[in-house]
Amino acid sequence: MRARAILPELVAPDSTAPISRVAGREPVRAAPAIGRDLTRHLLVHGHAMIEGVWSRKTARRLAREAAALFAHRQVTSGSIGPPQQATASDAPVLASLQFALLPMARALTGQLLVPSCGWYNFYPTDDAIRLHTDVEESDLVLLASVLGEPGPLHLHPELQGRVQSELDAIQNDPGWNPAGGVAVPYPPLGILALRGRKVPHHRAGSPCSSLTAVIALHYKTLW
Ligand SMILES: O=C(O)CCC(=O)C(=O)O
Ligand SMILES: [Fe+2]
Repeated sequence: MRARAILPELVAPDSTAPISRVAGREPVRAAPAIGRDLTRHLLVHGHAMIEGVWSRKTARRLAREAAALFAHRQVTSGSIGPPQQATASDAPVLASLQFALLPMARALTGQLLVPSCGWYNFYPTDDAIRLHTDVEESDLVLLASVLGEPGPLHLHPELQGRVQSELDAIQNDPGWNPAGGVAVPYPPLGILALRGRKVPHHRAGSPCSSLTAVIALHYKTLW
C-alpha cells in the first residue's frame, strides 16, 4: 500500500496511455519520447531541456514533500553552494521519481545509467549556488524546480576540464562576471538534463520571495 501512496504519476505530453504498472497499483506513465534532437543537443552542448515530464499532481507532491522536509529541518548544509539539502533517502516521492526517470536518462545518453544520488536543494533567502562541477557519482543530472522560482542556471562549457580549486579561483577573481555563462531556465513541469560533472555551472543569486527548492537527480554509468 505504501508504494501506491508514494508513487508519482508521470505523464507524456503527447500520450495518455499508461505503459506500465508498479506492483499492479497506480499506473506510471511514460516520460516524453526522447528524439534525436535532444540526444544530439546533450551530446554537443552538455545539456538539454525537456518540458512536461510530469503531471501537476506529481509537481504538487514534490512541492509538498520539499516543504515538509524543510519545515522539519531534515536538511543538511550543502558542500558546494546550495545553502541546505535533503537527500532522496529521506524523501520517498523524490526517490520514486528518480527510478521512474531512469529510462529517460538512459534514452538521453544511450548509456546504461543507474541512480547514484539525489537531493532537494533549498534556497530560503536567495538562489545563489557557487561555480562547481558535480559529484564524481554523476554522469548525468536531471534538475528541476519544485518550489518557488529559481533563476536560470548559468552553464560554463568554456570552463570544461577545470578542477574545483580552479573554479573557486575564477569565481573569487575580481574580474569574474557573475552574469556570464549560458543562462538556462528550468522548464515548466520538466527537467534540465546536464552533464554536470563536465560542464561547470553557477547562479549568482537573486532574493527569493518564498522558499525555493530544486531537485537534483544524479545517474552514473556502471562501468
Ligand atoms: O540547485 C540548483 O539549481 C542546481 C543544483 C546543482 O547544480 C547541484 O545540486 O549540483
Ligand atoms: Fe551541480
